[in-house]
Amino acid sequence: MKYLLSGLLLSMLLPASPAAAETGYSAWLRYVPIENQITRRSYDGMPASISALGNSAVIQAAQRELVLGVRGMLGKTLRTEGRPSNESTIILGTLDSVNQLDPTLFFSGNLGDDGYLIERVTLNGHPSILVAAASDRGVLYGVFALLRKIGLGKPISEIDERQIPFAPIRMLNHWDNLDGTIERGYAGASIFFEKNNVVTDLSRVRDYARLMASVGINACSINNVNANTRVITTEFLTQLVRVAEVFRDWGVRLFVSIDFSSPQKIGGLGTFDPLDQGVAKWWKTKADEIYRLIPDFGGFVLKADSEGRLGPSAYGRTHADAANVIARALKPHSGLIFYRGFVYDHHMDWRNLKNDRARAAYDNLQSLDGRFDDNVVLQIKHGPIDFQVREPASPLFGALERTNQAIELQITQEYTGQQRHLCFLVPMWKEVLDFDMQAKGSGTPVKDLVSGRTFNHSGGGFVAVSNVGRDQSWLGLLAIANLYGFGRLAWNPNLTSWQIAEEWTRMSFNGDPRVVKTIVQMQLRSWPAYEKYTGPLGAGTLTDIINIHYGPAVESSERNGWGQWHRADERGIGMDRTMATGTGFTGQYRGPVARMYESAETCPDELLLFMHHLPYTHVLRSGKTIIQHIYDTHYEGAEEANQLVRQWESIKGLVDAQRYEEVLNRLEYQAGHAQVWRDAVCNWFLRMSGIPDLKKRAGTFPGRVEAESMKLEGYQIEEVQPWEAASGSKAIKCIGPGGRCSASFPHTVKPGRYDVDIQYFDQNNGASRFKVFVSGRLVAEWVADNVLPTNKMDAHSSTRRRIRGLTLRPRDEIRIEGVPNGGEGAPIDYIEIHSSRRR
Ligand code: GCW
Repeated sequence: MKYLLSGLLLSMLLPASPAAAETGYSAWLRYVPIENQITRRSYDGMPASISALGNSAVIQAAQRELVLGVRGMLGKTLRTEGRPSNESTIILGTLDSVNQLDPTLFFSGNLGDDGYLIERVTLNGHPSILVAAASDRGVLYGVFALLRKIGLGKPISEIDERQIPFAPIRMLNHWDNLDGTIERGYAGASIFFEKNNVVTDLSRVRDYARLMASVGINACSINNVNANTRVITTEFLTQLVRVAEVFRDWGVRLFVSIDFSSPQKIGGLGTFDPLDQGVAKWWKTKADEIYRLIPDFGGFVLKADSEGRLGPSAYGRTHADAANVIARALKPHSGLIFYRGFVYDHHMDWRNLKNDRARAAYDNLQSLDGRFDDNVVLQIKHGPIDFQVREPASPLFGALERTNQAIELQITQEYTGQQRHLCFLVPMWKEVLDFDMQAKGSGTPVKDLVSGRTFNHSGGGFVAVSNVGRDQSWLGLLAIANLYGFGRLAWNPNLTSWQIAEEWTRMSFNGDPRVVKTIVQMQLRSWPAYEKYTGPLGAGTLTDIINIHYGPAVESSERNGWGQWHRADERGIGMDRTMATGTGFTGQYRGPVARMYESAETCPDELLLFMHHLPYTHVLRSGKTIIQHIYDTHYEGAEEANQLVRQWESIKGLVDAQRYEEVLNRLEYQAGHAQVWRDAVCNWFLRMSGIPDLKKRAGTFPGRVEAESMKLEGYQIEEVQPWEAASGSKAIKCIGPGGRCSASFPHTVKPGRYDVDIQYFDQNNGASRFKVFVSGRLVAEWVADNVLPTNKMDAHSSTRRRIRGLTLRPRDEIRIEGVPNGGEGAPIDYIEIHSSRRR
């Protein structure tokens, strides 16, 4: 009795099932109990065992996953049997093995390499569930699909389905450097490499491979396309073997990015000329060596003649020569080479109005159509520039008839807010994938061209740059929806954005209708909002182009060779890419598409400034002038970013507290930074055009007190660069003795409750401390320790701290105290005070 009691006591003290901390690590594979009792009960009669036909690593992974998922979601522990005994069972196996088991179950249709079927069948008189596919990998995908159905609350009567993926290539790229850093990675260090080696503990890589498999991704390149030659040295290959093993269990083929000069740099040859016999032999020997170690190695990704990378131009050879010499080495092993279409000259003369980076992919590669071997895949970025918030589909998609191609998308949010801003990219990707290139008359959307449907190729598909990192949530708690979305679209680009967002939300959070509706809407509104407060009408980026690609810096794209010009001046904005008077880019599209873009009358507004240089007074279809559109959208977009915060707050208590708080912090940060964008862009265009905002917002900031106009103790006034990055182009920086400064001013308006925004700069070279006092009373304090990508006062570091609902009386003194740290001088831009009622 005594023991029983203490046991009982213990179980009362411990939570019944300790909820795992919700860090986002499990992403959409949380397998939490299904709450809907009707759904749950529909599985009461589900078989109690699994019969796996075959014991490959992939089949075993599928079996383990099924046990895990069913236990988590339905609370049943499935037994695992070798072969079916005399009972209901879930059969996992290839079509061949199912046929051997029971020819009446034989499915004669085509499931392709990776397709699957889920069917309720009768085996030896017992109701059973069949998950079958042509390959083990297909069986794994079938299991994940079955678990997804359960997770989405489908009853057992609705689980039957047959699916074939849209294209064979469904691949992720990573830009991880061997030292563990990630080029354009925004979620921590590499999961693959550290200190110039493959990581010792590969458990994270294993978990990542499982995430990939769960959405049907079957290939992954793990190192930066700006490749280190060392990656295919004999010494490093033995390390890659370990990654390949981990991937193999989940049906993912390992690829690596290579340096085209490898035969010379690591092979010791005098040349890397692709037409040199010795070079061809070197690649062959290298491929043979790799395949001896990794028999299912996928192949290579190659960035050549781009952004300083060496390529065939060094010897006057073509990209086909370069791709084919490597393709021929891989061919006997069924390996592929992804040759990147991102080839351009980054030293172009900006003064020449006929120069145009957007032309580069087509100009460099279109004439080589038909000259690439069949295991070459041309990997083409979705737009002609570089992952901007709005671009037309690359004309190259419609211009290749005899070349395998894959579209390259970007999950890592390089130009779309670097994961600190919510920007769900599936709707943007779908616009490109659904765009009709009119490559063979109408009805040739990009998805059909890249999958090979239009011109009957077999080897195309979908690639995305993922750049997950070691952060617990891989990419960010909401940002990871882009990874899920890419996988789902690569499997089936006909899914709608809503469907994808809904699936992701239900599995990543829960099925409460308020949660689903709110998060789905937030996701779907996020890209349009981001576009509004950053880049207008397809003009191209207004961010700092030279380096960071994050906050606003309107002129940084101009007067340099990078070619991301928007050509905004006193009179107008946009690149003239027409055939009539511009760069001729529009002529790279097929007839009807070219004609649509060529005329400002027919060019869609959202791409108008991509194709045309127009005066600010040009009237859009909406009836607004371009300049008024710029003002309006920037104010609307910033307001929509504020709305995101409020939408999220409306589901407080309906999602777990840990993720709620983390997401809230990020959204609040985003709303503040959206305002930085709004002000910088509006101020810049106002000054440049001299045309006022009809709604009198741009340039006037009610409730704003510039820091430089406050009473300063220790703080000094400094100019900020670029000027539009700070309100009034100045800010204050603490250089006072004792490392403590203050700025104060009297509050003069009527008594009431106010929200007080402090705009400061949170650099990455220090963690300054701030305190805010109202007539001597401390009302807020914080440390500026966010990790933003700059060590300067600029638009990347400009950050808003909002103190809500503060009671203020006239003549209250508002004082901010700043304590610098490291290289960061507790810098402040301004304070803005608004009545709380307004919000
Ligand atoms: O957008 C640019 C990025 C580079 C990247 C390059 C590419 C890996 O700014 O960081 O290099 O594209 O796609 O090769």
